[in-house]
Amino acid sequence: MLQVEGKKDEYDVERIRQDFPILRRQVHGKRLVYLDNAATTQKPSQVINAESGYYSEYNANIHRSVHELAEEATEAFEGSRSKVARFIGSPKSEEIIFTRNATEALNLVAQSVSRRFLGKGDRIVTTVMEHHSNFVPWQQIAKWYGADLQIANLTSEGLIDIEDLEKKITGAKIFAFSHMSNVLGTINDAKELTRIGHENDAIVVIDGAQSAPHIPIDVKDIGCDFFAFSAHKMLGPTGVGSLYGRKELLEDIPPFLFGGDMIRQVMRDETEWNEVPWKFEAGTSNIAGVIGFGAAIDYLTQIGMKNIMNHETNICEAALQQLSEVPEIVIYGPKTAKNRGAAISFNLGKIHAHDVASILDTEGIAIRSGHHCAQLLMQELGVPATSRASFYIYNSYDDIEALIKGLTKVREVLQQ
Ligand code: 7TS
Repeated sequence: MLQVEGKKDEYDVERIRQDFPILRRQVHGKRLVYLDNAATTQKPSQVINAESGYYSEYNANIHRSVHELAEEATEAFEGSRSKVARFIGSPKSEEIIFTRNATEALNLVAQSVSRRFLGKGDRIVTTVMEHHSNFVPWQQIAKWYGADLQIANLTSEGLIDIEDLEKKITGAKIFAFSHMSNVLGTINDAKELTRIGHENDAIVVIDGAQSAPHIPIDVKDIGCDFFAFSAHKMLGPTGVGSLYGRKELLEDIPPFLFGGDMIRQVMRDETEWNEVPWKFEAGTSNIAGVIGFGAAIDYLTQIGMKNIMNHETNICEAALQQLSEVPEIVIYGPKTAKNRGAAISFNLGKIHAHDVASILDTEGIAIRSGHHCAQLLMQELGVPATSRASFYIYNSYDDIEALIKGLTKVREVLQQ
């Protein structure tokens, strides 16, 4: 056990860092300061060992053979499903589908829900803050079905503008929105937005790729119909994502991919589908990845999501405060840690974001620069790109200090 849930003072970042082998390496001769967690997080030994343990000790395909290895693999794979369900507050593991990533989970919903419920002229509502994964699928679906795509605006704080949403959501069949922005860090009130969606009889789809790693999630309390997220942004392996769907809806919508494992019976003219959730898991899954995801969930649960949220709020508050003192900086999104997570986008005067990131890299500091797969939002902000520092469970106040020093160097090198 690392800490006890709810005891904020016991958060021991140095102890946590020891579990992450990569944090011991140097980059360009400097200590690695990893601040690109919104893109992907680092992995603790517990996750790396769980994944390699499957390959070295019980590698077999799942759901097929009766031999011992296959039974052990199936048990570990299905065990991860129960862990994920518990982690996001679903009492039924059948409500969890494993996908390749959040993107595939959102494409699954877009295609399967639309085939069942969407017709010409029907309305889909999404928002300006979406990652392309939760915008392009809906834009394309709208084109295929002749549907009416509406895009809700944001407030000056970077939250979904409820007044604008209320105007656009009337009669909508589907409402898809991001829980936490990967650019602004803002956290939308998912429960209230879901209520508004349901009041208008829309199916509510939440992109939780940025929220599930950072704040406690309870899909039953939120009340949403679908919730998508990725393992690799929460200490787990790449190539694994998850989709929560309400069981009745999962039973009602058609499968997304066809092939092995997702069928009950195949006849010449017809096929009967397997039960939920396997109906949506065609072909051999990323078994090692799913098992690694289970280990990541165990790790996060041991620390406690409330503790993680508190730690990140403290780090975010300190980072915002210190960043705001850097000359010529423009910080996007809320200027305090209220309603926001620790993904902080900024620009430094007229310096291009890629130059900021390149110079920070020479100091061993990893951030992301660019449009962050959110071009609608960049257009709204009126910039082609931002720099983004994003923090996670193993980041410390020393990392903030390194970032601030790095930005001073950026300004010196580019003589601003
Ligand atoms: N939704 C949001 C809000 C995201 O931030 C991302 C990835 C995705 C969906 C897609 O996740 P994937 O695992 O399917 O790729 N965001 C980022 C980012 O901000 N920088 O790199 C990836």
